[in-house]
Amino acid sequence: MSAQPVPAPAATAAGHACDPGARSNIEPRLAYDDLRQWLEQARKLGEVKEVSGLTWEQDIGVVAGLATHDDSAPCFVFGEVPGTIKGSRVLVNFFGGKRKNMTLGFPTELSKLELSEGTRTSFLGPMPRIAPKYVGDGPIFENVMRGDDVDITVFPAPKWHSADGGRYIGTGSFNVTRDPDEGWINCGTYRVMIHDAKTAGFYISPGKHGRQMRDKYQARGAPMPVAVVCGGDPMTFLMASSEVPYGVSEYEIVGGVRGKPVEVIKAPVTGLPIPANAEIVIEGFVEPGNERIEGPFGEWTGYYASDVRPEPVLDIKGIYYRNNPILLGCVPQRPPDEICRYRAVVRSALLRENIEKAGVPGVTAAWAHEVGNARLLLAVAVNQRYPGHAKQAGHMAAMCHVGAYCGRYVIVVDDDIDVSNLEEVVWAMLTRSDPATSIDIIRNAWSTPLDPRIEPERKAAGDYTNSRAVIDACRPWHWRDKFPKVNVPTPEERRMAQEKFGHLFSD
Ligand SMILES: Cc1cc2nc3c(=O)[nH]c(=O)nc-3n(C[C@H](O)[C@H](O)[C@H](O)COP(=O)(O)O)c2cc1C
Ligand SMILES: [Mn+2]
Repeated sequence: MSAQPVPAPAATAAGHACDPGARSNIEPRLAYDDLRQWLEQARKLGEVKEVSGLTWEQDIGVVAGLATHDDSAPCFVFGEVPGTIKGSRVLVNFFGGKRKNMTLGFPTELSKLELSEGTRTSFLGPMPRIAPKYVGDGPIFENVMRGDDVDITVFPAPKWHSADGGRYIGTGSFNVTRDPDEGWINCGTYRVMIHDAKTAGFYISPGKHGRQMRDKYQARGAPMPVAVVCGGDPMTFLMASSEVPYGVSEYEIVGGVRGKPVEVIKAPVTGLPIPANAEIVIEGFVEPGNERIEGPFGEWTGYYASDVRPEPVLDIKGIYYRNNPILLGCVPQRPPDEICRYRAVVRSALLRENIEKAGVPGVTAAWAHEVGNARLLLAVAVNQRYPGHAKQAGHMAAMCHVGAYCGRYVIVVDDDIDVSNLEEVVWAMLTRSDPATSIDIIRNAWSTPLDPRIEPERKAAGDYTNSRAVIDACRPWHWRDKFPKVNVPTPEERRMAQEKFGHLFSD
């Protein structure tokens, strides 16, 4: 797979264009195939802390809550969790520090914008695909629970927030399902709560690929086979929690990133493909109509917005795990948190790509802001070329695959603005938009029960739609040449100042 060259954006009337392309034009190399190899790489960076004896009832959730809000906090591995299988561990805060770039296969010195741009030009844009390869055996079968032996409660699944309705074994996980009509395999990350030794519940918002599949099984009254992978490698987890196009298996994208197929094994009961080197896999069936109360769970918006509701029950028929299994935990907190860090990098790349693929020219950058968990606030920069261009980019951002679900505000700016810098974006909005004329409202858009701003009455009636504001914060096209000049130095002036006076700012 070769990286695509990134064209340098043109200089603008404002003086400079933000160019995330220059250093991101690098082919990524993943230094790991599974979670253990990833952990070794993170250890080499000196960013792993091992802690023993914390409880799953309270301690792990509390420490995870502190760690995930801090980009410089280490990756924690919690071992010897009382009451759990000997040797089992929980790993949290994988996406922080220098290990962020390592996880995506890039040099550690790239900025978040460069990292995002690197993922876009190398794999999230071209989406090279390599089909997974079936192998005969793998470490996932080092330990097997079947029939009466099945007990999901022995793993160190924490109660992550104090008001959660149970222990969530699935956060840094993904569900593998097969479309009953079309046959393709989807991998999607959805929260998974332990009900008891042999059952679990999972929640999927309407419209997600996994939910569309689930709805199809339910409509025909057929059981849905499911395999839940807890502790896959971080790249597969990232693709399973991202907007990979409908009909494309996330396994194929990971194969494309690696330049070699993901090795999978047929799960013994359901026959679904599971990674041969995963840490823990749970498989079973969802029988139509079999539902149980799931939740509440503290979600990515920072709220318990969806309360509790009957959700499908997974009857667990088999559990497989490696010796000393590692549970990957990715617990949502009030944004910005760890989830926002990786979602911003991945979703911003997909956002720019989605808008461009819809035929909008001149998009120079896009950023799905951390404070809105890379969903509620999107910023897009355009090099305006014709009347209505900025509006077109904004509406596309609001409604494309990656932007449509539970969005809220889209801000379109000129390309002299660094879209990843919240203050610059807001400054542009405050100075270049006019509330009476620059804001479009879109109604009845795709949202979710997790949206905290849907009225209880509408939620109760199953209406999970919301509205969007698309804010055109570009210099108005028809008088852009008369728009007041900005007072920032040109790149040339900045370079000269740095050369002459940079020493004043060093130790
Ligand atoms: C840590 C984490 C937890 C998530 N939990 C859920 C969830 O419980 N339900 C859900 O619908 N989406 C959840 N998501 C978002 C989905 O994984 C995401 O929308 C993904 O693109 C869905 O894939 P699909 O369209 O292939 O089903 C979660 C994402 C992350 C990063
Ligand atoms: Mn999918």
